[in-house]
Amino acid sequence: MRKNAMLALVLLLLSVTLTGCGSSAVNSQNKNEEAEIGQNLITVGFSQLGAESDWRSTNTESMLEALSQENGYNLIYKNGQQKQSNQITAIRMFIQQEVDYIVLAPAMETGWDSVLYEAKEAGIPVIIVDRRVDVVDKNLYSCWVGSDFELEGKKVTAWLKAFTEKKGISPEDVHIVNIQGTIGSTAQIGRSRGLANAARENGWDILDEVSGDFTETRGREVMASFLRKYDNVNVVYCENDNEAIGAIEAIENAGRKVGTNITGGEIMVVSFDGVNQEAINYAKEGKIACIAECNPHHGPRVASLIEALNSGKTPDKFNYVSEKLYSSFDDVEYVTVDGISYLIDEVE
Ligand code: GYE
Repeated sequence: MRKNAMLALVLLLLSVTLTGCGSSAVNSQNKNEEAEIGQNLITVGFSQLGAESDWRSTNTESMLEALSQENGYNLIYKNGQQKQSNQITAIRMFIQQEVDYIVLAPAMETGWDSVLYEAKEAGIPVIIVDRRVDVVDKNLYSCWVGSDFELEGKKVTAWLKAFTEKKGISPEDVHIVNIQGTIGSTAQIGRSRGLANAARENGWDILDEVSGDFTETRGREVMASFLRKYDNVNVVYCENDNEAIGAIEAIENAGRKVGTNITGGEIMVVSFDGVNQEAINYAKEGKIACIAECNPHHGPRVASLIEALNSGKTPDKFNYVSEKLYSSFDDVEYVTVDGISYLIDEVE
């Protein structure tokens, strides 16, 4: 009996030791594999500015998809909720975590010098996406990819000029309100500038401009207040489609008609993005007369910039994406801006 008990104890101890040994061997093997995978993954901290529009959510999706683990990335994603202070905190956290690259989609242009200097000191390359940063030392970031927002504004206003000329509407009969984007963001600055210059050159009347923060709710509120203030408004320049959707609702709620007969009491809506399906449908119906496309699919572009940097190359500092101009009205076939002609595409 005693002998058997002894044997059982020895066997038990042996099995515990073996299992222990076995599992720790497996564990360490797993750890090695993880470490190996971890070593090969590029760690990227991405500070997105918020989730204000359909453009933004499509842009976020594109980034998450391109910088996925299957594609070789370990992505740390932070939503800044429209607050620059949140974005600065996120960047500081990325620096502490010693990420390989920082990607920043900045809410506004100014106020980035200090934090980007900290990233530079830590030796972490920064890629700016979508809107731009206005920093004294351009070497604080490696490169930028995004749209030419002023060009988008020039294209929409060139279309408005061509359309009104075709319809025999004189410039002094064009009374515009501008529902601006987030003040201080490159998209707002460029699109507002495009309108201001065109209005000056063409002799159009800009009645007012107020920010709608690129959202549908604010677009509706701002348009409702414009309608209460100005009875002669006949063109609404919305700096994105979400604002346009809100503006259309406000116009119809006020018992007014959206359309292109602007000397006959209708109000024309023009806009930017071409991402939101409801806005695309409005464009097909002619309720949004013209949309300058703004391309949100920057994920693969950012990934290739990171790959270039990672292999020691120096990508171009500024990388522009090419974009279309949409309208369902065939009165204007193309517009020419800065010597380049853009065909007007039908919305798909
Ligand atoms: O047009 C708007 C979004 O910065 C291009 O931001 C982006 C703009 C886009 O909220 O819908």
